[in-house]
Amino acid sequence: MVAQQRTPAPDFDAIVIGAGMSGLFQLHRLRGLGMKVRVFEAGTGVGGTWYWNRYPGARFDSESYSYGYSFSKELLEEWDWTEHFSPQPETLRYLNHVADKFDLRRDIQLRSRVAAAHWHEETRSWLVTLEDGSSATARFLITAIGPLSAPTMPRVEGVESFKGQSCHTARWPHEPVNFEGKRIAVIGTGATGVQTIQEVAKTAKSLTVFQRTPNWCAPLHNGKIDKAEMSAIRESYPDIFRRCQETFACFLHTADPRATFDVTAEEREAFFEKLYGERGFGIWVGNFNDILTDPKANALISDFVARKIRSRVKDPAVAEKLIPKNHGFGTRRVPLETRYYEVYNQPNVELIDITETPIQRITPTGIATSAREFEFDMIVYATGFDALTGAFDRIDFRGVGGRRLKEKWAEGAETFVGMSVEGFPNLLLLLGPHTALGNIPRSIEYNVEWVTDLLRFMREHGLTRIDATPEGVEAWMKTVLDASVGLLSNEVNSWFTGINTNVEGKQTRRIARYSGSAPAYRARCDEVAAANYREMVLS
Ligand code: NA7
Repeated sequence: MVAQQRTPAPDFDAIVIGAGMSGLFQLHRLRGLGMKVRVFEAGTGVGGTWYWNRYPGARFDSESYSYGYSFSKELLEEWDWTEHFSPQPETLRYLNHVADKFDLRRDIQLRSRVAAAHWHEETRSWLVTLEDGSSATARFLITAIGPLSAPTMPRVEGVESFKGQSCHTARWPHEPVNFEGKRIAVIGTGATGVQTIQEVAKTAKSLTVFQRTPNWCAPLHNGKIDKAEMSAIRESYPDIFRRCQETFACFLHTADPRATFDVTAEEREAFFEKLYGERGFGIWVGNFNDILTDPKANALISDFVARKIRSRVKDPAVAEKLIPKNHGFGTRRVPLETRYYEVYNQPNVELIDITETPIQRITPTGIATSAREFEFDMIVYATGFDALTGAFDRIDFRGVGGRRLKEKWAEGAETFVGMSVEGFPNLLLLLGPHTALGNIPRSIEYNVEWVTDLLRFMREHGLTRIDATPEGVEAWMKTVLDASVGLLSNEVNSWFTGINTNVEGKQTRRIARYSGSAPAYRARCDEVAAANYREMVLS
């Protein structure tokens, strides 16, 4: 008798890349399906964003109680947030608690950076290879690699030559860094730079901020949460999460039904003032409903915030440097701050506008601009990320016929509902390009549940291959494009428009993300699932 030839079963039902907020929850859900799963994580611990971004002052800009996982009542019952906007160490503790509580660690392999993932047609599986050369196979490959996880350094001469301490904020050392008595440079004034600067300024001997583009920042208004308040929050969790399901971007805040010119000038000023005095992103996403689309409306809120900056910064010349001139309020990510502008009133802090005096090189002892040579003990690079697609570009993904994902996406990512890529069967993306981002954990939970339902469906129907179709991708990309029509942010350079001056080929603006509403996104994805995924090919 001739033995029947069988293709070997893959090592795992699914491999998940990344043990951050998405990867942890995805692992938990796939375990629930009884799947054999392996998570590969590059770090020495779990937590993703909150593992890597240990820079001083790192914290949420979303209210803590709207940010945590909502899937487990028990977890909600037992976890106390101590601040309205949790600091990074607390969030990292939270995610470690989640890993322990759901016994996730036994399927997570740390210190394991994925270098390559190749699709194998015959076995309908992915071969995943780590940087150390070891490999494993799985039927399904799920990326949980984050939209803002590939840090980028300035392309400036001499970065390696600096003899003092230096690091990117997303690669902050695990040991405490003491700034006392030290001369510190911070390059970059995005959300991360702002958080870093206001913290470093407290103790550094001197702090020199190298700013290329000022951002419109608004007060965070953080505060402690005591036991009584936490009990009240716990009581209102159902309302909190219901609200996050209803709002445009899953935040507690959502646009006011009124337009800017529906009200009198006095009413407008009073509303802006109220928002400026309130916690969180309200002034950005809870403002009049036209500030991000009508240039005249945008000019008014920009003028309001500019007046605030002028009132908070003593030196008028410095204040002017801190007021953005090339984009309006809210057209880039609004950093939330705590006495950020007051930092520039301190005698130990200096602001260098590098559009006036560009950085020419990093020297062994500091930074040389066109005007001056500075000496520093430490240089902090708060220079951001190769957003949305950068983490994908850093892995050698190859789909059908050996096609490279990086090449396929060279002119911009193309996905079906942000979770599937044509020509890359059985690859599922969590928080991939073109998912609704907003308050990220809310989007993560939705993506994970959708992927889990899809894999359950596959198993129940004895199917082993998922393909996105060209028509499905085309239709979704049209939705993405349509959703962006009329947004003022389209006219501005930022990671929202796919710009990163430090990355080859990312100098041209594009519609890099889905900017429609989260409820509309979920409705679309629900529709796909409800129709038994007819818009995809399952076989
Ligand atoms: P961002 O928002 O991309 O900010 C990066 C900052 O670094 C920004 O001020 C950049 O100036 C500056 N930058 C970048 N490259 C250079 C060079 N080469 N020289 C000088 N300055 C430079 O990143 P963040 O980490 O702050 O925030 C990213 C997201 O993470 C944020 O939106 C949150 O949601 C979490 P530019 O504006 O490009 O002129």
